Amino acid sequence: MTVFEGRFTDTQTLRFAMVIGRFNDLVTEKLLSGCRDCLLRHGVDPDPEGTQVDYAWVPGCFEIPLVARKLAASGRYDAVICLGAVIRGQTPHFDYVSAEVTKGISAVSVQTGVPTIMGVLTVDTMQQALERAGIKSNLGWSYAMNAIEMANLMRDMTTALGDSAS
Ligand code: INI
Repeated sequence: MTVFEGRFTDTQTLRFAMVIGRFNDLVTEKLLSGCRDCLLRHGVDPDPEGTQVDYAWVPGCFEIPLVARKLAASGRYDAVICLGAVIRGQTPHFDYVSAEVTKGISAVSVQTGVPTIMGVLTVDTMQQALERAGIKSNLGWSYAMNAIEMANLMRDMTTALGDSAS
């Protein structure tokens, strides 16, 4: 039997795309910084001038799936990392945006076969968002780890099972 498990090593040839929402950028900038720090410490060059990571900024979370899909479908990336923050307000807007972005990101992953990481915080308050974006821990770090793990897992599985399984 085979056990498939994504490695956190062998990152030098991996390529990532990130999609980042400008809405609540106080939070998303911090998630991005945690994400880049983790990639760097795992041997990925996060410099936008380099060859390993490309960045796309979008107005808000609602726009993330469309752009993530374009990046994933290009075939250039081993994983796409989506970063955003939806913070509950006094209107039902939160429910619409958070439902669409979560469903949309999941669809991108399944439809393209490219791991697409759901790095979108859905929280009640700015305080909760900041606690997850650096004040306590920085989930941007975990999203980068998830991307490395999934990128290597999918590479290994494609080698073992072929492309037709995607
Ligand atoms: N976009 C977010 O990323 N986070 C939010 O909390 C948010 N709220 O609450 O309104 C939000 N709205 C904007 C939305 O993502 C779109 O950019 C906008 O509706 C234009 O399509």
